[in-house]
Amino acid sequence: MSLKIYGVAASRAVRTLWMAEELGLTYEHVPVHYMGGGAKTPEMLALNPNGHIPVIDDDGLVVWESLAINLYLARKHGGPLAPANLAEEAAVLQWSFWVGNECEKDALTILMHRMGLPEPQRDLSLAEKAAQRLRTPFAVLEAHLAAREYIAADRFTVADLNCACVLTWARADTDLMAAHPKLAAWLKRCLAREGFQKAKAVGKS
Ligand SMILES: N[C@@H](CCC(=O)N[C@@H](CS)C(=O)NCC(=O)O)C(=O)O
Repeated sequence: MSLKIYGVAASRAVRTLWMAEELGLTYEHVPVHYMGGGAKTPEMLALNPNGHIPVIDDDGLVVWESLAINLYLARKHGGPLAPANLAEEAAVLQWSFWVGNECEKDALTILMHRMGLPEPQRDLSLAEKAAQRLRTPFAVLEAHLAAREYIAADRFTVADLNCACVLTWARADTDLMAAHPKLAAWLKRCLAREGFQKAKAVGKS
């Protein structure tokens, strides 16, 4: 099989799995875990020297960084998820970089300190400060979605997928989501897709 996806679905690898499912790709899933040094074995470091999942090996072409992998897969396979013209490509890149740079760190803090960490290790004040900071980029996406259903085009694209798979972490703050109803509705729409449901279930049966 030509495409191998490394990383358990309960990690950022779900982003890659979601993309592969949306594209209808045939792939081999290698369920490397992020805990216990799974991503830092010599074999994994040879693929991704950062010691992180996800990684793909696409017929010998190795790519890491979850959002970049998705952009690569969209470019390779085309179809409705991929940008159809230069303007859409600009939007896809813009919003993918935006979510990685402006939102991901704070969204992860919310997830970890509201539900991910064992209770004694959680610090709600960190989650609240992260949510406060996220209000600025969230207002930007809320305004962008005022008169449109999707981020980069009039259809679901890799821009929506990349943004949704990061912003899903912030759902752990219900006040933040309630304050951004357009964003919350868009996120719900994206996460309800069959591709995401299938991706979450990969490795579970
Ligand atoms: N920016 C990277 C982050 C990858 C990352 O941090 N992955 C985590 C799992 S979600 C990991 O592999 N952690 C293993 C470790 O730090 O040892 C991406 O988006 O792919």
